[in-house]
Amino acid sequence: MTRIRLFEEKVNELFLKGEIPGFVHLYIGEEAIATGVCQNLRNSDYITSTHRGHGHTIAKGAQLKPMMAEIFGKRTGYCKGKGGSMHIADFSVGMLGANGVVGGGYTLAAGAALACKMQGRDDVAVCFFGDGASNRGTFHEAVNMAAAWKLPVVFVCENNQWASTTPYRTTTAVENIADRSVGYGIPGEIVDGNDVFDVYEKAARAVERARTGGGPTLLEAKTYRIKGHFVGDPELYRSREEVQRMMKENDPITRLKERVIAEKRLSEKELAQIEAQVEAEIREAEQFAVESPFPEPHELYEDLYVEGGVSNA
Ligand SMILES: Cc1ncc(C[n+]2csc(CCOP(=O)(O)OP(=O)(O)O)c2C)c(N)n1
Repeated sequence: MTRIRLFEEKVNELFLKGEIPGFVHLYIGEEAIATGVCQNLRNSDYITSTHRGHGHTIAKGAQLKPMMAEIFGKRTGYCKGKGGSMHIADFSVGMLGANGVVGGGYTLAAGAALACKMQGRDDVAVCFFGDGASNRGTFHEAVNMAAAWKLPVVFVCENNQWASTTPYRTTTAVENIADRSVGYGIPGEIVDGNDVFDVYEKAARAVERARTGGGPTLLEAKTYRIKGHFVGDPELYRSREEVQRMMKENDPITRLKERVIAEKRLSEKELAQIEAQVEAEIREAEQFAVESPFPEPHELYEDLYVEGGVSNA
């Protein structure tokens, strides 16, 4: 969680300095969800992500250097500098990609889960998506099909109360997105998205169910979007006081630290050591990205199609 938080604080700083091109959407305040879920996954399991994907990517085990380089648009990045923040993928750790298309991950996750089932593997796929994305048609199509075919997939809704400038309740009639599971005949469960222990435990049940042939689960992690929709968002649609209160009362990292200290699992000193180690990793990632070359113009048309048949990469 600290790695995600500090990485994104650095990305925020670098974007505001004008060093990063394109758009950046931050996951700050939602780290407990990606972390709690992905701790239940193996390298060979899959995830699909969103436009707010740095947290999912780090939690699934991607490396900070090629991530930072990709965000900078450099050739050493995961997508050779052509994807940027919203399209980082690392197939070697089962991270099938962040996605600029809202709701673009449902059918990819269902497809990955179908592949696992057809190949007789007990790997699973997890699909992360937002509350706004849950109103897209692809949600209903993918969840229905996955339920009917009992595919090993876990749908994780990150309900951060906002879809860009639109509050959740103005577009969604149901109190809880998890309640929609009833319509598809699968379990639905609400998770405290700012409590990594709660996320971990409920995700563990859902992943185990998927792995052992029980089919999909819909988890809804209740959280709050602390940052603007994107870096630079003037946030005219909500008050600064509301945001500050939510962070003060419910920061997932503060809650984690307080609990591990109270339960004597880690000391303040050990927590500070973790932070220092992560800060060093991030400094190295920044330096790597800054020193890496941009792709050449002629590389623009490379890697667009798989040549010579289907790739297993
Ligand atoms: C298909 C599609 N429609 C609209 C957009 C524009 N858009 C980008 S992010 C966003 C809001 C998404 O909200 P939510 O799914 O709740 O995710 P959050 O940003 O809160 O994490 C919208 C409408 C898009 N990228 N793709």
